[in-house]
Amino acid sequence: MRPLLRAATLLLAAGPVLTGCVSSFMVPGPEETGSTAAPSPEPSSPAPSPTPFAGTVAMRDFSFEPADLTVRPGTVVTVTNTGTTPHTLTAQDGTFDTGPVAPGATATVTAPSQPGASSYLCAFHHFMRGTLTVS
Ligand SMILES: [Cu+2]
Repeated sequence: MRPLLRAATLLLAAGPVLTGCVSSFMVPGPEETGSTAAPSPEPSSPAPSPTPFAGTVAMRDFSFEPADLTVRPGTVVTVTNTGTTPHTLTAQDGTFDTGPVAPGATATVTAPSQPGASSYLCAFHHFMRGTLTVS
C-alpha cells in the first residue's frame, strides 16, 4: 500500500506540470505562415507600363482599388466587391455601370471605345470615387 500511495502522490504532484506541457503541445497553431510577403525591393523601371487590355478594380469599404485605372478602348474591366456591403461602380456620365454588386460578387464594365477619362462613383456611397481612363 505504501509504494502505491507514494506513486499516486508523485503523479498528483506531476499532474499540473504534465498537463501544462501537454496543453502547450496541443494548442493548434492558428498562425499559419500564409503570407509570403517577401520584401523584395521593386526595381524602379523608368519604362512606362503598356496600357492593359484587361483591368480589375476592387470595391472596398469604402474605396476603389485602384481608384484610377487606365486601359485600352473597349477593355472589359472586372470589378470585385471585397467589402462587406453592396457597392456599384457607376460612371458619372452613365457610360458604364455595374449596378449593385453584393459582397464577394464580381461584375464587369466595358471601357468606352473612345479615349478619355470617365469619373465614376458608388451609387450608394458617393464619396467612393475613381477614374477610368481610356488611352
Ligand atoms: Cu459603395
